[in-house]
Amino acid sequence: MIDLTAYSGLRVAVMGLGRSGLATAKALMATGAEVWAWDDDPPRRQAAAAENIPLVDLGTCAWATSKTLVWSPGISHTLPTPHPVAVAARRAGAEVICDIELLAQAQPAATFVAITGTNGKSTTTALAAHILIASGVRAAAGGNLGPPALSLSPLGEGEIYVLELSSYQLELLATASFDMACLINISPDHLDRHGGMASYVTAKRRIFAGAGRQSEAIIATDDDHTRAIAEALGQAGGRHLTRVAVGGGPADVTVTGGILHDRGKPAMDLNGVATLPGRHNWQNAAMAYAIARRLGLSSETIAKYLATYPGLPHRQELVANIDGVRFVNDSKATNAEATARALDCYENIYWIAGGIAKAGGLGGLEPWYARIVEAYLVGAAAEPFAQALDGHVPHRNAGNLATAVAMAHARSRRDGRDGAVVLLSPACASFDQWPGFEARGNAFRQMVLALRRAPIAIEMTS
Ligand code: UMA
Repeated sequence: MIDLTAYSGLRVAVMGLGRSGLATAKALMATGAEVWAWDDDPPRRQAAAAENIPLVDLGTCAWATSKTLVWSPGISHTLPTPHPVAVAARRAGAEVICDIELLAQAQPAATFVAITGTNGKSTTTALAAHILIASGVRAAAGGNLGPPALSLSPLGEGEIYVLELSSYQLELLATASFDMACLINISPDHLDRHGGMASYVTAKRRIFAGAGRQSEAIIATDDDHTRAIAEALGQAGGRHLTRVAVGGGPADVTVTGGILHDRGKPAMDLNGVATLPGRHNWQNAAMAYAIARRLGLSSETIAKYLATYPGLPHRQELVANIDGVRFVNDSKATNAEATARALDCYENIYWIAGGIAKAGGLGGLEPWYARIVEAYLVGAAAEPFAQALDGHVPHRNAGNLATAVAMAHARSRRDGRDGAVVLLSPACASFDQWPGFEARGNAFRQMVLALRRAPIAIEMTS
Protein backbone atom coordinates (compact mmCIF):
# COMPACT_ATOMS: atom_id res chain seq x y z
CA MET A 1 0.00 0.00 0.00
CA ILE A 2 1.13 3.58 -0.68
CA ASP A 3 2.64 5.05 2.49
CA LEU A 4 1.00 8.40 3.33
CA THR A 5 3.03 8.96 6.52
CA ALA A 6 3.03 12.72 5.98
CA TYR A 7 -0.65 12.65 6.99
CA SER A 8 -0.16 10.43 10.05
CA GLY A 9 -2.02 11.92 13.03
CA LEU A 10 -3.78 14.52 10.87
CA ARG A 11 -7.49 14.73 10.17
CA VAL A 12 -8.15 14.29 6.45
CA ALA A 13 -11.59 14.49 4.83
CA VAL A 14 -12.44 12.21 1.90
CA MET A 15 -15.47 13.11 -0.23
CA GLY A 16 -16.95 10.43 -2.50
CA LEU A 17 -16.60 6.73 -1.74
CA GLY A 18 -16.36 5.26 -5.22
CA ARG A 19 -13.19 3.57 -6.45
CA SER A 20 -10.80 6.46 -5.82
CA GLY A 21 -12.36 7.56 -2.52
CA LEU A 22 -12.32 4.07 -1.00
CA ALA A 23 -8.68 3.51 -1.98
CA THR A 24 -7.79 6.94 -0.56
CA ALA A 25 -9.58 6.36 2.74
CA LYS A 26 -7.91 2.96 3.17
CA ALA A 27 -4.41 4.25 2.38
CA LEU A 28 -4.85 7.18 4.79
CA MET A 29 -6.19 4.95 7.57
CA ALA A 30 -3.35 2.46 7.11
CA THR A 31 -0.80 5.20 7.71
CA GLY A 32 -2.41 6.61 10.83
CA ALA A 33 -4.45 9.55 9.54
CA GLU A 34 -7.82 10.30 11.11
CA VAL A 35 -10.22 9.91 8.20
CA TRP A 36 -13.54 11.70 7.88
CA ALA A 37 -15.23 10.07 4.91
CA TRP A 38 -18.56 10.88 3.26
CA ASP A 39 -20.66 10.09 0.22
CA ASP A 40 -24.09 11.53 -0.59
CA ASP A 41 -25.33 8.09 -1.57
CA PRO A 42 -26.49 6.03 1.48
CA PRO A 43 -25.63 2.59 -0.03
CA ARG A 44 -22.07 3.84 -0.72
CA ARG A 45 -21.82 4.96 2.90
CA GLN A 46 -23.08 1.60 4.06
CA ALA A 47 -20.49 -0.21 1.94
CA ALA A 48 -17.74 2.00 3.37
CA ALA A 49 -18.94 1.47 6.94
CA ALA A 50 -18.78 -2.28 6.32
CA GLU A 51 -15.06 -1.78 5.67
CA ASN A 52 -14.69 0.18 8.94
CA ILE A 53 -14.18 3.52 7.18
CA PRO A 54 -15.27 6.26 9.63
CA LEU A 55 -18.17 8.34 8.30
CA VAL A 56 -18.61 12.01 9.15
CA ASP A 57 -21.20 14.21 7.45
CA LEU A 58 -18.91 16.65 5.65
CA GLY A 59 -21.89 18.91 5.01
CA THR A 60 -22.19 19.77 8.69
CA CYS A 61 -18.73 19.01 10.16
CA ALA A 62 -16.33 21.48 11.82
CA TRP A 63 -14.02 22.31 8.92
CA ALA A 64 -11.67 24.34 11.11
CA THR A 65 -10.05 21.08 12.27
CA SER A 66 -9.26 19.62 8.85
CA LYS A 67 -6.86 21.22 6.43
CA THR A 68 -7.15 18.67 3.61
CA LEU A 69 -10.13 17.43 1.61
CA VAL A 70 -9.45 14.63 -0.87
CA TRP A 71 -12.13 15.00 -3.53
CA SER A 72 -13.41 12.28 -5.90
CA PRO A 73 -12.83 13.61 -9.40
CA GLY A 74 -16.31 12.77 -10.68
CA ILE A 75 -18.06 15.13 -8.23
CA SER A 76 -18.46 18.69 -9.47
CA HIS A 77 -16.91 21.14 -7.03
CA THR A 78 -17.18 24.41 -8.94
CA LEU A 79 -19.34 24.04 -12.07
CA PRO A 80 -22.06 23.59 -13.15
CA THR A 81 -23.10 23.84 -9.46
CA PRO A 82 -20.52 23.85 -6.67
CA HIS A 83 -21.03 21.03 -4.22
CA PRO A 84 -21.79 22.52 -0.73
CA VAL A 85 -19.03 20.40 0.85
CA ALA A 86 -16.40 21.90 -1.47
CA VAL A 87 -17.74 25.39 -0.79
CA ALA A 88 -17.61 24.90 3.00
CA ALA A 89 -14.12 23.37 2.93
CA ARG A 90 -12.67 26.11 0.76
CA ARG A 91 -14.32 28.81 2.83
CA ALA A 92 -12.57 27.34 5.89
CA GLY A 93 -9.23 27.37 4.06
CA ALA A 94 -8.93 23.61 3.48
CA GLU A 95 -7.02 22.45 0.43
CA VAL A 96 -9.15 20.46 -2.03
CA ILE A 97 -7.04 17.89 -3.90
CA CYS A 98 -7.36 14.44 -5.48
CA ASP A 99 -5.63 11.10 -4.99
CA ILE A 100 -3.06 11.79 -7.74
CA GLU A 101 -1.61 14.62 -5.63
CA LEU A 102 -1.22 12.24 -2.67
CA LEU A 103 0.53 9.60 -4.79
CA ALA A 104 2.96 12.15 -6.23
CA GLN A 105 3.77 13.47 -2.73
CA ALA A 106 4.22 9.96 -1.31
CA GLN A 107 6.50 8.46 -3.98
CA PRO A 108 9.12 11.12 -4.77
CA ALA A 109 11.80 8.65 -5.88
CA ALA A 110 9.69 7.04 -8.62
CA THR A 111 9.44 8.39 -12.16
CA PHE A 112 6.04 9.79 -13.13
CA VAL A 113 4.73 9.65 -16.68
CA ALA A 114 1.41 11.52 -16.86
CA ILE A 115 -0.84 11.23 -19.91
CA THR A 116 -3.88 13.28 -20.80
CA GLY A 117 -5.97 14.15 -23.86
CA THR A 118 -9.62 14.11 -24.80
CA ASN A 119 -9.46 10.76 -26.58
CA GLY A 120 -7.06 7.84 -26.57
CA LYS A 121 -5.53 8.44 -23.14
CA SER A 122 -6.47 5.02 -21.76
CA THR A 123 -5.03 3.24 -24.78
CA THR A 124 -1.85 5.32 -24.76
CA THR A 125 -1.39 4.70 -21.02
CA ALA A 126 -2.03 0.96 -21.24
CA LEU A 127 0.15 0.64 -24.33
CA ALA A 128 3.10 2.59 -22.88
CA ALA A 129 2.90 0.53 -19.67
CA HIS A 130 2.70 -2.70 -21.69
CA ILE A 131 5.84 -1.83 -23.65
CA LEU A 132 7.75 -0.87 -20.48
CA ILE A 133 6.71 -3.94 -18.48
CA ALA A 134 7.29 -6.33 -21.39
CA SER A 135 10.81 -4.99 -21.76
CA GLY A 136 11.60 -5.60 -18.10
CA VAL A 137 11.00 -2.17 -16.55
CA ARG A 138 9.11 -2.13 -13.23
CA ALA A 139 6.08 0.02 -13.99
CA ALA A 140 2.47 0.42 -12.86
CA ALA A 141 -0.40 1.95 -14.81
CA GLY A 142 -3.50 3.53 -13.30
CA GLY A 143 -5.33 6.77 -12.55
CA ASN A 144 -8.38 7.58 -14.65
CA LEU A 145 -8.37 4.24 -16.47
CA GLY A 146 -8.11 2.46 -13.11
CA PRO A 147 -6.87 1.12 -10.81
CA PRO A 148 -7.07 4.26 -8.65
CA ALA A 149 -3.72 5.90 -7.91
CA LEU A 150 -3.59 4.94 -4.23
CA SER A 151 -4.18 1.26 -4.88
CA LEU A 152 -1.05 1.00 -7.03
CA SER A 153 2.10 -0.61 -5.59
CA PRO A 154 4.79 1.60 -4.05
CA LEU A 155 7.60 2.23 -6.56
CA GLY A 156 11.12 3.52 -6.05
CA GLU A 157 14.05 4.86 -8.01
CA GLY A 158 14.15 3.73 -11.65
CA GLU A 159 10.54 2.49 -11.43
CA ILE A 160 7.75 4.17 -13.32
CA TYR A 161 4.14 5.21 -12.70
CA VAL A 162 2.25 5.60 -15.97
CA LEU A 163 -0.85 7.61 -15.06
CA GLU A 164 -3.85 8.49 -17.17
CA LEU A 165 -5.13 11.86 -15.93
CA SER A 166 -8.55 13.33 -16.66
CA SER A 167 -9.23 17.07 -16.71
CA TYR A 168 -11.15 16.48 -13.47
CA GLN A 169 -8.03 15.11 -11.80
CA LEU A 170 -5.72 17.73 -13.29
CA GLU A 171 -7.74 20.59 -11.83
CA LEU A 172 -7.45 18.97 -8.38
CA LEU A 173 -3.64 19.02 -8.29
CA ALA A 174 -1.81 21.37 -5.92
CA THR A 175 1.94 20.82 -6.16
CA ALA A 176 2.27 17.56 -8.13
CA SER A 177 4.49 17.67 -11.18
CA PHE A 178 5.53 14.90 -13.54
CA ASP A 179 8.86 13.84 -15.03
CA MET A 180 7.19 13.28 -18.38
CA ALA A 181 3.94 15.09 -19.23
CA CYS A 182 2.11 13.90 -22.36
CA LEU A 183 -0.80 15.51 -24.20
CA ILE A 184 -2.51 13.59 -27.00
CA ASN A 185 -5.31 15.82 -28.31
CA ILE A 186 -7.95 18.32 -27.22
CA SER A 187 -11.52 18.57 -28.51
CA PRO A 188 -14.68 19.74 -26.70
CA ASP A 189 -15.65 17.48 -23.77
CA HIS A 190 -16.96 17.90 -20.21
CA LEU A 191 -17.68 21.57 -21.01
CA ASP A 192 -20.45 21.88 -18.42
CA ARG A 193 -17.96 20.85 -15.70
CA HIS A 194 -15.32 23.31 -16.89
CA GLY A 195 -17.56 26.20 -17.90
CA GLY A 196 -16.48 26.29 -21.56
CA MET A 197 -13.69 25.36 -23.92
CA ALA A 198 -11.11 27.86 -22.61
CA SER A 199 -11.31 26.47 -19.07
CA TYR A 200 -11.23 22.90 -20.36
CA VAL A 201 -8.00 23.65 -22.25
CA THR A 202 -6.60 25.33 -19.12
CA ALA A 203 -7.36 22.19 -17.09
CA LYS A 204 -5.60 19.98 -19.67
CA ARG A 205 -2.63 22.34 -19.70
CA ARG A 206 -2.14 21.82 -16.00
CA ILE A 207 -0.34 18.58 -16.81
CA PHE A 208 2.67 20.79 -17.60
CA ALA A 209 2.40 22.84 -14.38
CA GLY A 210 4.19 22.40 -11.07
CA ALA A 211 7.80 22.96 -10.20
CA GLY A 212 10.49 20.36 -9.64
CA ARG A 213 10.17 17.54 -12.13
CA GLN A 214 8.90 18.39 -15.62
CA SER A 215 11.98 17.59 -17.69
CA GLU A 216 10.08 16.06 -20.63
CA ALA A 217 6.99 17.03 -22.58
CA ILE A 218 5.48 14.90 -25.37
CA ILE A 219 2.71 16.50 -27.41
CA ALA A 220 0.77 15.32 -30.47
CA THR A 221 0.42 18.50 -32.48
CA ASP A 222 -2.48 17.42 -34.71
CA ASP A 223 -5.01 19.96 -33.42
CA ASP A 224 -4.92 23.71 -32.91
CA HIS A 225 -5.07 23.54 -29.11
CA THR A 226 -2.19 21.10 -28.67
CA ARG A 227 -0.15 22.91 -31.35
CA ALA A 228 -0.51 26.20 -29.48
CA ILE A 229 0.50 24.57 -26.19
CA ALA A 230 3.57 22.94 -27.81
CA GLU A 231 4.53 26.28 -29.33
CA ALA A 232 4.29 28.03 -25.95
CA LEU A 233 6.26 25.31 -24.12
CA GLY A 234 8.92 25.32 -26.84
CA GLN A 235 9.34 29.09 -26.48
CA ALA A 236 9.44 28.89 -22.69
CA GLY A 237 12.29 26.33 -22.91
CA GLY A 238 13.65 24.43 -19.91
CA ARG A 239 12.44 20.99 -20.92
CA HIS A 240 12.88 18.49 -23.73
CA LEU A 241 9.90 18.65 -26.07
CA THR A 242 9.02 15.76 -28.39
CA ARG A 243 6.41 16.45 -31.05
CA VAL A 244 4.23 13.67 -32.46
CA ALA A 245 2.05 14.05 -35.58
CA VAL A 246 -0.21 11.71 -37.53
CA GLY A 247 -1.96 14.39 -39.54
CA GLY A 248 0.93 15.24 -41.84
CA GLY A 249 2.63 18.02 -39.87
CA PRO A 250 6.36 18.10 -39.13
CA ALA A 251 7.31 16.28 -35.91
CA ASP A 252 9.85 13.98 -34.26
CA VAL A 253 7.58 10.93 -34.40
CA THR A 254 5.13 10.72 -37.30
CA VAL A 255 2.79 8.16 -38.83
CA THR A 256 2.00 8.15 -42.53
CA GLY A 257 -0.10 5.41 -44.10
CA GLY A 258 0.35 3.40 -40.91
CA ILE A 259 4.16 3.54 -41.03
CA LEU A 260 5.65 5.02 -37.86
CA HIS A 261 8.75 7.13 -38.46
CA ASP A 262 11.25 8.18 -35.80
CA ARG A 263 12.98 11.38 -36.92
CA GLY A 264 12.31 10.49 -40.54
CA LYS A 265 13.43 6.85 -40.23
CA PRO A 266 10.79 4.09 -40.63
CA ALA A 267 10.46 2.32 -37.28
CA MET A 268 7.43 0.03 -37.66
CA ASP A 269 4.29 -0.77 -39.64
CA LEU A 270 1.19 -0.28 -37.49
CA ASN A 271 -1.18 -1.71 -40.09
CA GLY A 272 -0.59 -5.24 -38.87
CA VAL A 273 -1.35 -4.60 -35.19
CA ALA A 274 -4.88 -6.03 -34.83
CA THR A 275 -5.43 -4.56 -31.35
CA LEU A 276 -4.79 -1.00 -32.58
CA PRO A 277 -7.24 -0.63 -35.48
CA GLY A 278 -7.88 2.67 -37.22
CA ARG A 279 -6.11 5.97 -37.75
CA HIS A 280 -6.98 7.21 -34.26
CA ASN A 281 -4.82 4.44 -32.82
CA TRP A 282 -1.84 5.66 -34.86
CA GLN A 283 -1.79 8.70 -32.61
CA ASN A 284 -1.92 6.53 -29.47
CA ALA A 285 0.81 4.23 -30.81
CA ALA A 286 3.03 7.17 -31.80
CA MET A 287 2.60 8.73 -28.34
CA ALA A 288 3.42 5.45 -26.57
CA TYR A 289 6.41 4.97 -28.88
CA ALA A 290 7.71 8.47 -28.06
CA ILE A 291 7.23 7.89 -24.32
CA ALA A 292 9.14 4.61 -24.35
CA ARG A 293 11.87 6.08 -26.57
CA ARG A 294 12.43 9.05 -24.24
CA LEU A 295 12.60 6.57 -21.34
CA GLY A 296 15.54 4.96 -23.07
CA LEU A 297 14.14 1.93 -24.90
CA SER A 298 15.42 1.15 -28.39
CA SER A 299 13.25 1.55 -31.44
CA GLU A 300 13.44 -2.21 -32.11
CA THR A 301 12.37 -3.17 -28.58
CA ILE A 302 9.42 -0.78 -28.70
CA ALA A 303 8.28 -2.10 -32.09
CA LYS A 304 8.53 -5.69 -30.84
CA TYR A 305 6.31 -5.10 -27.81
CA LEU A 306 3.96 -2.63 -29.42
CA ALA A 307 2.99 -5.48 -31.73
CA THR A 308 2.05 -7.71 -28.76
CA TYR A 309 -0.29 -5.16 -27.13
CA PRO A 310 -3.34 -7.15 -25.93
CA GLY A 311 -5.82 -4.23 -26.16
CA LEU A 312 -8.23 -2.89 -23.55
CA PRO A 313 -11.71 -4.20 -22.82
CA HIS A 314 -14.63 -2.17 -24.21
CA ARG A 315 -12.50 -0.30 -26.76
CA GLN A 316 -13.02 -1.98 -30.10
CA GLU A 317 -12.48 -5.26 -28.29
CA LEU A 318 -12.85 -8.21 -30.65
CA VAL A 319 -15.06 -10.59 -28.65
CA ALA A 320 -15.58 -13.39 -31.17
CA ASN A 321 -15.71 -14.30 -34.81
CA ILE A 322 -18.86 -16.35 -35.38
CA ASP A 323 -19.36 -17.81 -38.84
CA GLY A 324 -17.24 -15.07 -40.40
CA VAL A 325 -18.94 -12.20 -38.53
CA ARG A 326 -16.79 -10.28 -36.06
CA PHE A 327 -18.47 -9.10 -32.85
CA VAL A 328 -16.79 -5.96 -31.51
CA ASN A 329 -17.38 -4.45 -28.06
CA ASP A 330 -16.83 -0.67 -28.16
CA SER A 331 -19.03 0.12 -25.15
CA LYS A 332 -16.59 2.87 -24.05
CA ALA A 333 -17.76 4.95 -27.04
CA THR A 334 -20.17 7.16 -25.11
CA ASN A 335 -20.28 10.00 -27.65
CA ALA A 336 -20.54 10.36 -31.42
CA GLU A 337 -16.89 11.31 -31.86
CA ALA A 338 -15.73 8.06 -30.25
CA THR A 339 -18.22 6.06 -32.33
CA ALA A 340 -16.96 7.73 -35.53
CA ARG A 341 -13.51 6.32 -34.78
CA ALA A 342 -14.92 2.80 -34.64
CA LEU A 343 -17.22 3.13 -37.67
CA ASP A 344 -14.18 4.30 -39.64
CA CYS A 345 -12.48 0.93 -39.10
CA TYR A 346 -15.07 -1.39 -40.65
CA GLU A 347 -17.41 -2.00 -43.61
CA ASN A 348 -20.69 -3.99 -43.60
CA ILE A 349 -21.56 -2.88 -40.08
CA TYR A 350 -24.52 -4.14 -38.05
CA TRP A 351 -24.52 -1.31 -35.55
CA ILE A 352 -25.91 -1.37 -32.00
CA ALA A 353 -26.38 2.15 -30.63
CA GLY A 354 -28.33 4.05 -28.00
CA GLY A 355 -28.58 4.77 -24.30
CA ILE A 356 -28.47 8.34 -23.02
CA ALA A 357 -27.42 10.57 -25.90
CA LYS A 358 -24.95 13.44 -25.52
CA ALA A 359 -25.67 16.94 -26.82
CA GLY A 360 -25.49 16.75 -30.60
CA GLY A 361 -26.77 13.16 -30.72
CA LEU A 362 -25.50 11.39 -33.83
CA GLY A 363 -24.28 14.63 -35.41
CA GLY A 364 -21.05 14.15 -37.35
CA LEU A 365 -21.57 10.43 -38.09
CA GLU A 366 -23.18 11.01 -41.50
CA PRO A 367 -19.99 10.24 -43.51
CA TRP A 368 -20.05 6.66 -42.17
CA TYR A 369 -23.76 5.93 -42.77
CA ALA A 370 -23.06 4.14 -46.05
CA ARG A 371 -21.02 1.53 -44.18
CA ILE A 372 -23.95 0.54 -41.96
CA VAL A 373 -26.13 -2.31 -43.18
CA GLU A 374 -28.64 -1.93 -40.37
CA ALA A 375 -28.78 -0.21 -36.98
CA TYR A 376 -30.33 -1.69 -33.81
CA LEU A 377 -31.40 1.04 -31.42
CA VAL A 378 -31.69 0.67 -27.65
CA GLY A 379 -32.55 2.71 -24.59
CA ALA A 380 -33.70 6.28 -24.17
CA ALA A 381 -32.08 7.49 -27.39
CA ALA A 382 -33.80 4.89 -29.61
CA GLU A 383 -36.55 7.28 -30.72
CA PRO A 384 -34.41 10.38 -31.50
CA PHE A 385 -31.75 8.21 -33.14
CA ALA A 386 -34.44 6.56 -35.31
CA GLN A 387 -35.52 10.03 -36.46
CA ALA A 388 -31.92 10.98 -37.26
CA LEU A 389 -31.35 7.78 -39.26
CA ASP A 390 -34.69 7.84 -41.14
CA GLY A 391 -34.07 7.83 -44.88
CA HIS A 392 -30.31 7.27 -44.42
CA VAL A 393 -29.75 4.00 -42.54
CA PRO A 394 -32.18 1.07 -42.15
CA HIS A 395 -32.88 0.74 -38.44
CA ARG A 396 -34.95 -1.20 -35.92
CA ASN A 397 -35.97 -0.35 -32.38
CA ALA A 398 -34.52 -3.25 -30.41
CA GLY A 399 -35.30 -1.73 -27.02
CA ASN A 400 -32.58 -3.55 -25.12
CA LEU A 401 -29.14 -4.98 -25.73
CA ALA A 402 -30.12 -8.66 -25.70
CA THR A 403 -32.69 -8.13 -28.46
CA ALA A 404 -30.25 -5.98 -30.43
CA VAL A 405 -27.55 -8.67 -30.29
CA ALA A 406 -30.03 -11.34 -31.36
CA MET A 407 -31.32 -9.21 -34.25
CA ALA A 408 -27.84 -8.25 -35.45
CA HIS A 409 -26.64 -11.84 -35.21
CA ALA A 410 -29.59 -13.23 -37.17
CA ARG A 411 -29.41 -10.57 -39.90
CA SER A 412 -25.63 -10.68 -40.35
CA ARG A 413 -25.73 -14.47 -40.54
CA ARG A 414 -28.51 -14.38 -43.11
CA ASP A 415 -26.71 -11.75 -45.24
CA GLY A 416 -23.33 -13.54 -45.22
CA ARG A 417 -21.45 -10.37 -46.26
CA ASP A 418 -17.67 -10.36 -46.43
CA GLY A 419 -15.96 -8.74 -43.43
CA ALA A 420 -19.25 -8.17 -41.61
CA VAL A 421 -19.05 -6.71 -38.10
CA VAL A 422 -21.64 -6.56 -35.33
CA LEU A 423 -20.48 -3.41 -33.58
CA LEU A 424 -21.64 -2.23 -30.16
CA SER A 425 -20.53 1.41 -30.27
CA PRO A 426 -23.44 3.19 -28.60
CA ALA A 427 -22.53 6.91 -28.99
CA CYS A 428 -24.34 7.20 -25.66
CA ALA A 429 -23.86 6.90 -21.93
CA SER A 430 -25.30 3.70 -20.49
CA PHE A 431 -26.96 4.86 -17.29
CA ASP A 432 -30.57 4.40 -18.45
CA GLN A 433 -30.10 0.63 -18.59
CA TRP A 434 -26.71 -0.17 -17.00
CA PRO A 435 -24.57 0.95 -14.01
CA GLY A 436 -21.84 2.03 -16.46
CA PHE A 437 -20.15 1.34 -19.80
CA GLU A 438 -18.20 -1.58 -18.32
CA ALA A 439 -21.39 -3.40 -17.25
CA ARG A 440 -22.88 -2.80 -20.72
CA GLY A 441 -19.74 -4.11 -22.45
CA ASN A 442 -19.46 -7.11 -20.14
CA ALA A 443 -23.09 -8.02 -20.83
CA PHE A 444 -22.48 -7.72 -24.59
CA ARG A 445 -19.43 -10.00 -24.30
CA GLN A 446 -21.43 -12.62 -22.40
CA MET A 447 -24.31 -12.47 -24.89
CA VAL A 448 -21.93 -12.93 -27.80
CA LEU A 449 -20.06 -15.80 -26.18
CA ALA A 450 -23.42 -17.44 -25.45
CA LEU A 451 -24.27 -17.14 -29.16
CA ARG A 452 -21.27 -19.28 -29.96
CA ARG A 453 -22.70 -22.04 -27.81
CA ALA A 454 -26.41 -21.75 -28.65
CA PRO A 455 -27.30 -19.40 -31.50
CA ILE A 456 -30.41 -17.35 -30.76
CA ALA A 457 -33.11 -17.63 -33.38
CA ILE A 458 -35.15 -14.49 -33.96
CA GLU A 459 -37.74 -13.94 -36.59
CA MET A 460 -36.75 -11.24 -39.05
CA THR A 461 -39.57 -9.10 -40.29
CA SER A 462 -37.65 -6.93 -42.70
N1 UMA B 1 -20.96 11.42 -5.24
C1 UMA B 1 -21.37 12.18 -4.15
N2 UMA B 1 -21.95 13.38 -4.39
C2 UMA B 1 -22.19 13.84 -5.64
C3 UMA B 1 -21.76 13.06 -6.74
C4 UMA B 1 -21.17 11.84 -6.50
O1 UMA B 1 -21.18 11.78 -3.02
O2 UMA B 1 -22.73 14.95 -5.78
C5 UMA B 1 -20.32 10.13 -4.98
C6 UMA B 1 -21.00 8.95 -5.66
O3 UMA B 1 -22.06 8.45 -4.89
C7 UMA B 1 -19.85 7.96 -5.79
C8 UMA B 1 -18.63 8.84 -5.90
O4 UMA B 1 -18.99 10.17 -5.52
O5 UMA B 1 -19.72 7.11 -4.70
C9 UMA B 1 -18.21 8.84 -7.37
O6 UMA B 1 -17.02 9.43 -7.50
P1 UMA B 1 -16.30 9.37 -8.90
O7 UMA B 1 -17.30 9.62 -9.98
O8 UMA B 1 -15.11 10.23 -8.85
O9 UMA B 1 -16.01 7.81 -9.06
P2 UMA B 1 -14.79 6.86 -8.79
O10 UMA B 1 -15.37 5.50 -8.72
O11 UMA B 1 -13.92 7.30 -7.67
O12 UMA B 1 -14.05 6.98 -10.20
C10 UMA B 1 -13.07 7.96 -10.43
C11 UMA B 1 -13.15 8.34 -11.91
N3 UMA B 1 -14.49 8.83 -12.21
C12 UMA B 1 -14.70 10.02 -12.79
O13 UMA B 1 -13.81 10.81 -13.00
C13 UMA B 1 -16.11 10.33 -13.18
C14 UMA B 1 -12.87 7.11 -12.76
O14 UMA B 1 -12.80 7.53 -14.13
C15 UMA B 1 -11.53 6.50 -12.38
O15 UMA B 1 -11.34 5.28 -13.10
C16 UMA B 1 -11.50 6.21 -10.89
O16 UMA B 1 -11.78 7.42 -10.15
C17 UMA B 1 -10.14 5.69 -10.43
O17 UMA B 1 -9.15 6.69 -10.52
C18 UMA B 1 -13.88 7.07 -14.97
C19 UMA B 1 -14.42 8.22 -15.82
O18 UMA B 1 -15.53 8.12 -16.30
C20 UMA B 1 -13.38 6.01 -15.94
N4 UMA B 1 -13.64 9.29 -16.02
C21 UMA B 1 -14.05 10.40 -16.87
C22 UMA B 1 -13.73 10.11 -18.32
O19 UMA B 1 -12.86 9.27 -18.61
O20 UMA B 1 -14.34 10.79 -19.18
C23 UMA B 1 -13.30 11.66 -16.43
